[in-house]
Amino acid sequence: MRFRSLVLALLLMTTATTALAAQSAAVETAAQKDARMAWWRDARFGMFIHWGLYAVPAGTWKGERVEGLGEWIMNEAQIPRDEYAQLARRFNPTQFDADDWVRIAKDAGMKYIIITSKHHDGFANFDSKVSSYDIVDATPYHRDAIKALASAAHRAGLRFGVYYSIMDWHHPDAQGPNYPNYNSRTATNPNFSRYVETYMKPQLRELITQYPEIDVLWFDGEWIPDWSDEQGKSLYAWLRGMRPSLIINNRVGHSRQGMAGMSANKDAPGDFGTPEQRVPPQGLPGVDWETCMTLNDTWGFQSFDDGWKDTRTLVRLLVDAASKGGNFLLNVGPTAQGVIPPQSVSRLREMGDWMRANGEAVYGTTASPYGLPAWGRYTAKTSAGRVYAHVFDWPKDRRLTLTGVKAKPRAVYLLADRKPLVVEQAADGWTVQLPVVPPSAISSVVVLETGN
Ligand code: FHN
Repeated sequence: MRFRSLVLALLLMTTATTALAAQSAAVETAAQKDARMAWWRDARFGMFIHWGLYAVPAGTWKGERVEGLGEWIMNEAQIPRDEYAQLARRFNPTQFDADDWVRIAKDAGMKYIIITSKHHDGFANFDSKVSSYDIVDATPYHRDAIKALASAAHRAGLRFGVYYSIMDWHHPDAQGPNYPNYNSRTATNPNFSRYVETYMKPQLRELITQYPEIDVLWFDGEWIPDWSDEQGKSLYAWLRGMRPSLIINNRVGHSRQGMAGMSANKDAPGDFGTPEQRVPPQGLPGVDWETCMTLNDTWGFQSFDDGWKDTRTLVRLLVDAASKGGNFLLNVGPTAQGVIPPQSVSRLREMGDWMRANGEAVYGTTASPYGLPAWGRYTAKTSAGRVYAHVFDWPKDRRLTLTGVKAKPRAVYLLADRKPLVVEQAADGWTVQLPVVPPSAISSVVVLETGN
């Protein structure tokens, strides 16, 4: 009897504390939110990692190429649940080296890493007690990839987060029964709340409690008819109740407007918007947002996808996002052996070369105060009284018109050599006399000391 009342008291206490913490998280002041989001806003550039069983077939099923995204092969090839689950026996990433992945990200100039802990296919890259469909129990590898990467990231001073799909093509109480169209936009599951309460939330609690390094939760697969903004709000409060410092994307809710990435209604849950495969033309003024982008045309590894973007395009996309006040989350899709494709590594290394010389004009900056110039972009560091002009197209006549700049800058110089440049008043505004050769073929940064 005494033992039962003790357990009851403990249970009541934990729910009370979680509820209390949820309340306090919910009533966060603007200053508290700014403090919580500060590292994320300063970071500007992160690595997205899509990795899981889909890397085994790598886009080919029974000898046939399967069009579409690599990580969607279970749905695109209409693979029965149990047949797809057999892939776990062939998932043995012996070449997976967490420190190597972290080094590739850090050398690229990335400040945080977000990896898929569970994608739509339901397979978990971590040791889950509520499921045996995970990397420790179901594969010959038997080791926890999330644990390895979380500690490697923090050892290297990078922040860490996990992607988690609300949609689950494996679970019988979720979208498992939708076979062959797992991604049905109409089918609902009468037992979905059981999936949420006895599987999804316990897994999220495992992630939050087993991996203290997790700073970000990146939800996806929220478009299913069984999910709603209301459920998203309570999940958000529950998670922040467990870890108030967490940052959670807007896909915890249900009303994301597709690839544009923002939620339809203002009080939808989540801390930042998630435009996908695009940088919004005018950014998303007034909110935190992060563009996620593939390096080629797929998120999960696909052996034949060679649609690789070039480094210049990638750096300019990063600068474009920063110039509009947004982050850039660039994806890699490692192989089933645990290797990040060389085409990704070389582009990330080249981005790193540019970031080592110009990172000051990206990290900790805010959106352009002067709009979008034709020749490139602006980023600002108001606290330092500085604006950075990112010159994509070096003017043939070496005269750079500082579009939008009203007051004459106190000083102007190239970030590369900090040598003063001449600024003249011209009919079309303040004009900077540039040297013949641009310091970078990708984007050359001219610093404007605005002093305000
Ligand atoms: O369906 C997923 C897709 O596989 C990938 O994970 C992207 C990444 O943001 N999100 C979904 C499509 O919007």
